[in-house]
Amino acid sequence: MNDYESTPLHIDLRRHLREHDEDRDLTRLICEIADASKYIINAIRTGELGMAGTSNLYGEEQLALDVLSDRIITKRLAHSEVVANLVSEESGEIVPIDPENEDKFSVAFDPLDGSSLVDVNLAVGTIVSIYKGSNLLQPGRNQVAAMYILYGPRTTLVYSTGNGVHEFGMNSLMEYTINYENIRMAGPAKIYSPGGLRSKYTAGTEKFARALEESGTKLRYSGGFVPDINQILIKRGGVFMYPHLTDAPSGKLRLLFELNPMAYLIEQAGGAASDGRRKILDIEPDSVELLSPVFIGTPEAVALAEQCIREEEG
Ligand code: FBP
Repeated sequence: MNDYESTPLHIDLRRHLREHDEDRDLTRLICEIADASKYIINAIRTGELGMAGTSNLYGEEQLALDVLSDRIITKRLAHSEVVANLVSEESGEIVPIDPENEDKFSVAFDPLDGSSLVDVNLAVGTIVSIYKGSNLLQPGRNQVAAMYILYGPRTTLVYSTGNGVHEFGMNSLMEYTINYENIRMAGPAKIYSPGGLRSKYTAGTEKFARALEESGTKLRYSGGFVPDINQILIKRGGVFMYPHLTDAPSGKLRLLFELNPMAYLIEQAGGAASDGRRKILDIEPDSVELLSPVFIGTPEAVALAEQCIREEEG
């Protein structure tokens, strides 16, 4: 028996949000994103795998799926009547919708993270970070909600509004119904997901990786941030890292679009998220493009990473 609180099935996402007295506009926003995912699923299953002929703000060539997923979510958010500003990892430009309205929400999202994995049939996901008001350049601790949708053998949705982390599964009617409420991480890290080239690890990260291996922690790495984090969450414990590298001191992952929402969810499940020295959620972003190293998962593992880095790198 999992240590999650199993919940009567058939509670769908909207009912779950309402039964937890969530803000009506936030409920609407989360449900709009859930609805948008149904079109992304269709695009993934049937869409072309070609390139879009464009590049994102990081200079990475965009797949047609990236651009299509970005348009699907952007359109839903723009017409939701509850959004002040939005920014997608694909465009990197803040899109004003009702930009001065502090009663609405601002959304940063990665429409299809790991999209290059689709053509090798591996799992990918949508990651969403939600703030109250118009300001998107806030520390992640100020998020009012975060969520991801994982397009794998099953489609699942995980969200938190600060009252625990909850997982939903998509049923045959394409409705999201509850699987587990209040998912909690527990015990030592059983798996670890090491991003980046090992040969580029700094001394502290190398010491941490060796300590994990010597303690029998199993390596599980798909190359998709959403499935790799989801595995750590749903299997009750583990650690993911995309560290600072000798040739990439800021690592690879984006603070606003990937790290803040996942750090919020993992902390809500009793886990921890650090850049190796400080909490991810405390980082004050000065631009939407900010990258950061990340160690995220079981608190003990994250603390060990920080200790190894302190000991070896000062
Ligand atoms: P994209 O945003 O370009 O998809 O890259 C993000 C990502 O795919 C993450 O999902 C994953 O954790 C990481 O890059 C994998 O990087 P690498 O291929 O260097 O291991």
